[in-house]
Amino acid sequence: MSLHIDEDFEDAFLPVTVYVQDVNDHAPEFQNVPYYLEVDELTPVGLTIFRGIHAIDKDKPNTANSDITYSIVGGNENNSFILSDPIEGILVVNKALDYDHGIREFKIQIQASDHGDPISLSQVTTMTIRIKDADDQNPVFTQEVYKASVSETPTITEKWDLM
Ligand SMILES: [Ca+2]
Ligand SMILES: [Ca+2]
Ligand SMILES: [Ca+2]
Repeated sequence: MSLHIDEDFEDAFLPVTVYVQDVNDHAPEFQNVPYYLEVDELTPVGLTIFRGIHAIDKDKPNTANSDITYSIVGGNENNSFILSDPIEGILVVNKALDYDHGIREFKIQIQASDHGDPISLSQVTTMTIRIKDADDQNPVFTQEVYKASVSETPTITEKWDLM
């Protein structure tokens, strides 16, 4: 008797299949903003300086509607920085920085875009990068000091004479 009821249950509900089509109705949203960074002016080209760029997209996970690509869309003077990985949002120094003769503060525009088709949604945030001074300026000797130090240093010949 109970078996018969189960069969009726399956017959009634098995054919019903509902497909939900996700619509790309959320733009990526940056997390932990605003981004602020201090970078030593002697940081070598090619070094990763930030891995914290991150946005989330509330559309269906693991679909084009929520997959995010990052890019720099403004404020990147002299192409000083690049994203080495546009999926992970990894920021790398691309040109030598110079506190003393160069730009001391960058405000780069970073965009997060989903892959929605036909319409991709995006958000832009500003990252402030402040360049820190390092003691990299050679001391400037005056001509007089230079001459004095030369005259006080024995020449090779004089050293041999002493021995
Ligand atoms: Ca989306
Ligand atoms: Ca959606
Ligand atoms: Ca310096």
